[in-house]
Amino acid sequence: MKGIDDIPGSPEAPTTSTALITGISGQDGAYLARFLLDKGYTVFGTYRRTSTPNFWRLEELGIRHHPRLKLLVHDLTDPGSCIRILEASNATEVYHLGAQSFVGASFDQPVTTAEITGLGTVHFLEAVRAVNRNIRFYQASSAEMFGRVQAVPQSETTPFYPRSPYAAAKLYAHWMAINYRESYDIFASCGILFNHESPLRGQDFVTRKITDCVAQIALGSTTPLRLGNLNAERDWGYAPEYVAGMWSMLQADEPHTLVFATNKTHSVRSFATWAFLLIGREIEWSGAGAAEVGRCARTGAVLVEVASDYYRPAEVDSLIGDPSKARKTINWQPTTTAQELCRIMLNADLERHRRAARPADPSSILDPLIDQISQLDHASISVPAL
Ligand code: NDP
Ligand code: GDR
Repeated sequence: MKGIDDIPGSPEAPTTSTALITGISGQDGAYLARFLLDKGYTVFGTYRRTSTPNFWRLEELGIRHHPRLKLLVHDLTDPGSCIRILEASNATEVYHLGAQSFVGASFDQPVTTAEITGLGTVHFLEAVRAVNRNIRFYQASSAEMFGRVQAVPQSETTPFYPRSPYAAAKLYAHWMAINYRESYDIFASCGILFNHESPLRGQDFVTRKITDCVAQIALGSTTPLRLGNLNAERDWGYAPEYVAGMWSMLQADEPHTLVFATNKTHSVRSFATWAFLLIGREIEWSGAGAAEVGRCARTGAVLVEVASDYYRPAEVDSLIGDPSKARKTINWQPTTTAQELCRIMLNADLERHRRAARPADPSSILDPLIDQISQLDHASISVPAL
């Protein structure tokens, strides 16, 4: 593990391209690092110093010790070191993914969120402007910027209406990237990405929270899944497909602003219903608002309850994106459905809990269940009317 002053002058294994990824310890950073390494890139990835390094995603992907992966300590709130990192890495592509990315937390930490998620982008744009204006820069913009939506579905021309400190910080960063594109001719591309999930998603986010809890219930836990707003609707895609689109944006002839989405939306209630169906538990919903519960149709046991502490001061009710410009411009198209995504994530969480519960026992009781889930035909899952 190296600090920024320890970077060798030239990469150990020279390839045609060198990329820098901020936020490499996050979901997208890890998948993008694997994608670029597979393409032969040398990848510099930044992570913030913590008492215990957080590299579990890089480890799960098997790239933690890849010879062309260089990990650098850097905090997004520290502007000067952006310049040193760019100079030392000699990167020609910068994927700026680092952020305080949890919307819920941004209400409690609005200033920190502004500094990391908003100003953090400007620190890097300034560094690009100072060090090498030919660097291609990817800005991780967000569908949250649409907030209280002004059109359905949302596209590149839909007006923004941010509903959280996170969304407001992202909107500032988004416009600053466009401003540097227009003012200094910097190749700054903005991907307005709708929610994308995976087994590497953080456990605070609702999809992973659901699949992790349902996997534990499959293993015998009797603790119900506690959720906030069950009616919220999101356009959920599969993260590895989205990071491939980030790379395509930086290979285009000119910088763009593009929406990445599936053009389908589903409620939190539906996602939870699918996850339980996958372990053979049909849910019957009753009650409304904070009094709503989801019971096992067979036993009557409460499997899901609403906890109003997960409600947000202002909610984004429904998002659905129109990715047609991304298809036309860079030939990007998602293929994984939300139901398939649910299966992939649940399968991974079952496997993790199986390993944790019985590390040395090859005859785990969950193996047949995992096999059964893997073989399920998702077209056959009937989604209850909402
Ligand atoms: P994650 O939350 O998984 O990753 C965020 C990364 O930023 C982590 O590596 C985190 O480090 C790092 N980070 C946070 N604060 C700092 C800091 N002060 N200094 C340096 N690094 C920091 O997010 P995703 O991978 O899901 O998302 C990637 C980007 O895309 C984010 O900018 C997010 O806002 C944006 N986005 C994500 C969408 C999604 O659905 N996933 C949709 C639209 C946009 P640590 O591991 O230490 O916490
Ligand atoms: P989001 O994702 O806020 O869309 O931001 P999240 O999964 O946190 O919430 C989605 C929706 O589910 C509702 N919800 C809950 N959310 C969480 N986290 N926990 C719960 O228990 C729960 N119950 C209901 C939320 O209220 C919300 O409506 C994600 C992040 O990755 C951002 O960084 C990114 O920019 C956007 O997606 C696009």
